[in-house]
Amino acid sequence: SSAPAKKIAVLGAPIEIGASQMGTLMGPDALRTAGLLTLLEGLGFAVEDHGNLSVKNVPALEDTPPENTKHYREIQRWIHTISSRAYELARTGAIPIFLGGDHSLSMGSVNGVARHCRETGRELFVMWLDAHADYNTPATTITGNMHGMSAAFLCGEAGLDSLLGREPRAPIDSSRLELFGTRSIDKLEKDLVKLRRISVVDMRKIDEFGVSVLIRRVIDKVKAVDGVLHLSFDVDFLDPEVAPGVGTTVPGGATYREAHLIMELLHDSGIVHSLDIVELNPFLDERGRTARSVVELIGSLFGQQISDRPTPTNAIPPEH
Ligand code: HAR
Ligand code: MN
Ligand code: MN
Ligand code: MN
Repeated sequence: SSAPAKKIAVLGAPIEIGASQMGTLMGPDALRTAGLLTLLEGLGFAVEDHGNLSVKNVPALEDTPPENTKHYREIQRWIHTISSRAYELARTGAIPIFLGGDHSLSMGSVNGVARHCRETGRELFVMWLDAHADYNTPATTITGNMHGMSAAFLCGEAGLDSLLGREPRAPIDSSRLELFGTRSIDKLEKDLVKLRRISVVDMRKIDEFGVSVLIRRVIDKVKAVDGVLHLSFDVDFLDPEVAPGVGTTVPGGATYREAHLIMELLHDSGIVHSLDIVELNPFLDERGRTARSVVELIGSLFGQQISDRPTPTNAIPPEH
């Protein structure tokens, strides 16, 4: 068609203190090195790279940090900064892609996107592709690691109320959160997820019904109200055999093809308007293989088809 190229806005958020293992601060650059931007350009998008955020000059706020929240003060500086950038980027009409960084960054990215959706009157759904539920609060957490609290914060759970400073909070209804790929959840966290009746597609369901049926259910739910979907993609959703470069590997994750099929079906649906790629830890990766697999998956999310892939050099040439 002759429509102008759809815009993608990439923003790196090199935050690592929300996790227990350091190293995710290298995530945004590793994704660039693995060819993310050229891949998206090759798929016909107008890609703007906004570089990596820094909070070096962002002053600290002065409320009292809650208990059981490691590095609260510094994470707060990240989150309100990310939220306001996310809001601005979403307003330009581009598809924002946030490169992490640990999963605490989503408290900012999703809040900013949700602010924009609230203004446009379109319902925002959030799909949390993750081995973990990330539904802890300061009252339920065992570790105090804030990347384990992002989904709960986004649904408006209490305990982190001052995290955004003066940035407006735009909570999503817990019926709009879709946990997908879950296989590690703490006891109190599980109780809270149940109490809120949050939809959980755990790995057992994926084994039993297959990803295509389960993804279609999410897509139908979003389309039924003409909503939009934010995909929060935690790399530990993938099986550690496929993606060793994360700090919190959990066995029994999605296979290479399951993950691609999810991305392909989401692409075809047209409902994804924003994306986080989080928890990639290049320090723990093996020769860039996790970064490369993640970039391929993002290719499928933005329209790369199996039939577009280059012919492998070891292919047997067709006879003629
Ligand atoms: N549930 C555990 C905690 O709260 C582990 C959370 C780990 N989270 C991530 N991101 N790696 O999903 O500490
Ligand atoms: Mn939009
Ligand atoms: Mn996570
Ligand atoms: Mn995780």
